[in-house]
Amino acid sequence: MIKCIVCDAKYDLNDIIYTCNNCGSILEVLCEPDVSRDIFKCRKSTMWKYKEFMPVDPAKIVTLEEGGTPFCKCDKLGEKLGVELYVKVEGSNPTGSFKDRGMSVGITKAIELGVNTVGCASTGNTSASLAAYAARAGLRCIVLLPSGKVALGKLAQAMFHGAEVFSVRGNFDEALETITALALEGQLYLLNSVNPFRLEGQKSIGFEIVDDLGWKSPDRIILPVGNAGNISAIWKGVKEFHRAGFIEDLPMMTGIQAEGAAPIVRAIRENKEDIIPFENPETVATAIRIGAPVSAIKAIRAINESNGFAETVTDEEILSAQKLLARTEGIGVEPASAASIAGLIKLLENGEVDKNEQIVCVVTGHLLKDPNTAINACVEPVEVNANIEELSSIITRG
Ligand code: AN7
Repeated sequence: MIKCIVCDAKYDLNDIIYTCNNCGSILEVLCEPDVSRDIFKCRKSTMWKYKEFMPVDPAKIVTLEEGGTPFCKCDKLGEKLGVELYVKVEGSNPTGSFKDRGMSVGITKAIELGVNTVGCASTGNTSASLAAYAARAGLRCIVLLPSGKVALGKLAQAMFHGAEVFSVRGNFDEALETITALALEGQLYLLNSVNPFRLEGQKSIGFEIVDDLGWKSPDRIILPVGNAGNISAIWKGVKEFHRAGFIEDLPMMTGIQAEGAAPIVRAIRENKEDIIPFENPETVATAIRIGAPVSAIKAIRAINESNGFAETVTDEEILSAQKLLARTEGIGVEPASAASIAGLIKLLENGEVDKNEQIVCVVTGHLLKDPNTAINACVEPVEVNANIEELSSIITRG
């Protein structure tokens, strides 16, 4: 069943619907299987390990074996910051971001519904993922991207997997409005995270974190927030495992936004239940350059219900955290993902996060997604002759 999160109106799982016909709010899929956690034993480590919690026919899934991503204990960085730190590395998914979890379920649903065209607006990763999964399923794929503001790797992926890519004169929020209108006319099946099936896949990040910790919740999960689907999805996931009796406690959900695109942080600070959009969102972390997040209400509820927090970080803080993670732990992430680490550093500094907490930072996309930003943060290689004496004298100089 699909349910409105505000007025509780109910819809069939096979209705093609993105917002409530009754009140216009966003929807969620209800999924409460009566199973024991023993069934997960000995299963392959992909998100489909938890297939009973996925609202699609497990016999017909479209998958690239997404999920089962590394859960790295980061002792060096943790010691530096004074906390017990784990990093969930979502860049290890098939197309290099967490979006693959959502697309596996979303495209499986598209096939169940019998649609032949799918589409999305995207700051980059959603389009890269959708293009790949649509290719795998043999569906036509239409993608709207904000002109000039999509990192190179993501653009390459969307085009290379065969999506029909349009560069929109405008920002992500305007592109999303446009593609949503097309979807409502019935021209395509929309696979942005307003589609509640997307979040069903992404909730598996929450499943894996508590499974990785030996069926225990961490004290806190910190992640970047853009369109606000992922924080809502992870919260839904851990709540479902809590309700099923698999874990005793729940984590404090902590969302980090870029200072120039922070409507959720503003709403939390002002104790509001919904956001006022940022008209001209701006940040180096183009993935989260979003002013009017569609899942804002869900995200604000997740933060409040979990006794969590929301904080902003500057572009400088993001880029310095990106480098710190890469150089102390060997984990390369794109700028948006580093917002979680930058956020942790800031919250420790201002005392919002306690030093004795067990923390999980979700890093959402791979370093290579945005090669330009990475290269710009480094000095150029030293050009040398293929000559051992020359090289040796440079190296010994340090
Ligand atoms: C690396 O691809 O919105 O809060 O269109 O690519 O669930 O939106 C990407 C979002 C964090 C924010 N980290 O997640 C898109 C898009 C990375 C991202 C987010 C995105 P949400």
